[in-house]
Amino acid sequence: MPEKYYITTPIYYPSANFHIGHCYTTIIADAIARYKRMTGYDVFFQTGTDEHGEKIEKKAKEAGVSPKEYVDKIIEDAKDLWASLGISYDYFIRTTDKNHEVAVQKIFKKLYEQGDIYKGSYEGLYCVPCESFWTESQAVDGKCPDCGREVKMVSEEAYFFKLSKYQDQLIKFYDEHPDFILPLSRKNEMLNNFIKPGLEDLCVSRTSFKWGIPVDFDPNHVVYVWIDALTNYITSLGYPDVNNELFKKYWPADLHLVGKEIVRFHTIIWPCMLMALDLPLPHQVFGHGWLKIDGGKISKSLGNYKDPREYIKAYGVDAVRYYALREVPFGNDGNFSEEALISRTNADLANTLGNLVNRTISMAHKYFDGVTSNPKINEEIDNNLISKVTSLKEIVETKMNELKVNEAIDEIMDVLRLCNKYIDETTPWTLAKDETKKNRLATVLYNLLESIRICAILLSPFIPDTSNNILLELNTKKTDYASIEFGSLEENLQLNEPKILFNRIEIKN
Ligand code: ME8
Repeated sequence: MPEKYYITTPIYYPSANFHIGHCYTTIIADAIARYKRMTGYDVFFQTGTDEHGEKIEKKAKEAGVSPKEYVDKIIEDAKDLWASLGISYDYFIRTTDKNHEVAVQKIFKKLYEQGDIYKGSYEGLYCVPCESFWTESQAVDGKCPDCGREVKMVSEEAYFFKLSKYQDQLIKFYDEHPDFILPLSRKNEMLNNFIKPGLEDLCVSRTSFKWGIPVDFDPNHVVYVWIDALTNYITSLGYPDVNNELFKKYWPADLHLVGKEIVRFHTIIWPCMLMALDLPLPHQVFGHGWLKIDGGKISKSLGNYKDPREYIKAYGVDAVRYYALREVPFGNDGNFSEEALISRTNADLANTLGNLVNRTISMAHKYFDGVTSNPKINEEIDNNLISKVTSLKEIVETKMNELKVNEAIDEIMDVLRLCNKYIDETTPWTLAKDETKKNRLATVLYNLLESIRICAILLSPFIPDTSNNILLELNTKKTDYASIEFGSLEENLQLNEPKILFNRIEIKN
């Protein structure tokens, strides 16, 4: 039986249409999911939407529709966006799904009955756009530490989850699982800023708005944010039915991929909730950095962004995917700009990859009517290329296991750059002038075509359409991961005509 791999994105708030920041997480999760599938894992890749809360209630009111009508429209748009980006999710969870709502009520009741949730009253600072509570000490000059906007003092009867009870168990878990939080700097931040100063119990219900899952034994209350949102990762698998096949097979999650601002919820609140439910904890939470625009956060509430489909329309889906995956070292913040997207596409996809494929297949047509052969007239210069291509699969595997996605891609690009250099050094057009060099020429072209085939397979999780187009041009049957072995490309293969994979984009001033 193949090993399972359960990967999730956050469930996003459908308070407005999604922007390139949401695409960023989702594209990376998709690339990892595709990579794992290609390498033989039984993958469950989940994304979805977090639909309740005061902010959405307000937005719907402003729009003159019911909250459900409001979110339905955005979810339709989100699914269209994910389709246009080739996101291969296995399940899309909505927190308004009936089975999720019922499961959340059961979880809430269970935690209440076993004494992990109790009734009290809440007084605190609340940021409406971020739907976050802050203590006096967390607020910065009386403003939200995340978005910098005004917070308001609220006081109401509420249920609380006993986070404090799990503090020691959580620290022990961190100690025993050094890779639980990545990058490492975020783990230290959690320990030093939140856990060591002492965990405060968490407000888990509200009475001041209605758009949420009612607490069934106290219907004045709706379940507040994190018990509703975080549990999506298990309710989708059938929890609380622990005998559900999906739950048995996929839980615990292997990777929760999240933005750095919600690492705290995923590495403190979520593990404590799971401990209270007596369930195994996820293997890993990776908190990536933010894509910024002009140094500031791209944000739905600031409205400083374009519809990502405009970039797809202008430059193609793989240009957008590639940029998201390659541009920013995974884990760090990075700036998003259309100019950088264009330069990246031109440099890597049009010049390095597109050009290489085009000139190689064109030469194969020109000199051999597009038919492959490998007479193996090898020279010293071939060794470097062949050994680099041969070790590439393993190098990419190591990088992907460390979630260094941008580095994995760059390793493949390095090999493609080496192929271009190999053409410049072997000068096939000179070999073509000498009839006695015909077999050497065929060998050179075979080495190039074979390197391209292997790189195309390895690129498929990242730029699936382009990878597919290249393999179609090669007309090869050797397209799966297992066929990555130098020399597997068929001889006597009739190559298809080359097509332009990426046009160079002119930068408009
Ligand atoms: O936080 N750069 O939803 P949300 C990179 N519903 N990633 C970004 C980004 C940016 N500029 N902007 C958004 C929520 N993201 C909760 C999550 S999970 C149980 C509940 C991505 O709509 C990133 O993954 O505010 C971030 O964590 C997430 O979108 C926040 O989405």
